[in-house]
Amino acid sequence: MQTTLTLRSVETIPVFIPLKRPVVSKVGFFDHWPVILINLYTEEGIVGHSYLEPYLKNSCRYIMPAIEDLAAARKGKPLAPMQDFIQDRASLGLVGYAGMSMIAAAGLDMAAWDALAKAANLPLANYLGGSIAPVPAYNSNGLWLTELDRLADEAVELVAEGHFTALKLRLGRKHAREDIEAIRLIRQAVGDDIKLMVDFNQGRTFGDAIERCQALDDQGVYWFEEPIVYDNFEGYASLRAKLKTPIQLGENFYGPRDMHHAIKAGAGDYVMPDLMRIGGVTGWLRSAPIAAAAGIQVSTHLYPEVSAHLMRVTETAHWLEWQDWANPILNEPFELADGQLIIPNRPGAGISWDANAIKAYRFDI
Ligand code: SMN
Ligand code: MG
Repeated sequence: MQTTLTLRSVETIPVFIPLKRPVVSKVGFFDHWPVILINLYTEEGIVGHSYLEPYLKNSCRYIMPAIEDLAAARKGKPLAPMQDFIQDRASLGLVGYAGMSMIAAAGLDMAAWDALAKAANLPLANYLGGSIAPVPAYNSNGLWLTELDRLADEAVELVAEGHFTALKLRLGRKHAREDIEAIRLIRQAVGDDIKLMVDFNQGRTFGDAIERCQALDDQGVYWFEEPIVYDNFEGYASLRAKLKTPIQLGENFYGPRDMHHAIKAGAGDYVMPDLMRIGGVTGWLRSAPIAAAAGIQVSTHLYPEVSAHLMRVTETAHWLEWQDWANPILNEPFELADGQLIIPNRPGAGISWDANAIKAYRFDI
């Protein structure tokens, strides 16, 4: 068993993957999804893998060099992500403590944890002191802000993709009656037992959010996600006080301190950190306990593979967001059973790249 790993170099590969169901949302329209693949090479021969999903194709032009600079500064040093994370953040902190600095540090962090778990010959969940078991998931692969008459068929397909018991839909159409109709059509198609998570993607102003959320408050949806701009924590707290439906936020928390501030402000009933913004595995390990100590349940955002491992060591683990967008570039995509994501019994996070898919989807930055 290899106990110390020394960083040799890092390679970043940008790919642009077609989406089966284009994203039509308040954060944008995407029919392809940019992904930065990260290979972290060590002197000992073990390679750590991770990927980032930076939404914007052009952002790869700024994020990739930042990852490479961070790695160059650590060349020849032992991998110690719990410490490296602090230094990486500090070294880019002068140009921003959040945003792209954090995304770069998070990408490197996830690759380092993957390498270390591989060196121990353990799945990441085991390496972190947990065990492997199926992780309850909801299907988030569709139900965008598309024509209402497509929703019923799509909801049926989405349930069937993994015998899911929960789906996410995006709301915030022009009129409240259209949002109510969307919920009705989906319920009629898949039945009342399927949980519906509702995401507004920060699409509403504060007053407008009160009106829309109150109009939907009796629809029995599972949560209202990001009705307003992500960092208006006081606004979230006052909105929450006016509603019965639980409020979900957190995909835009940059690091553990954002989690702390949001919870202190009483901003949400639930939180759902995103690995690229919360700070990779290290950021998650430092954030999830803040939520747990406050009695708040933690869901995931994107990155289902690494997130699944982390849910196994998260005290208040709630729902994993299932998105299959990275599947086309994975050698062995994770499987689903009974609405749960199965963590493969492979060392590390269990992800590696399909060389042919890289050839097909690689682009020049
Ligand atoms: C989301 C994710 C990725 C693209 C658009 C919207 C969304 C989610 O906020 O929670 O899945
Ligand atoms: Mg969301």
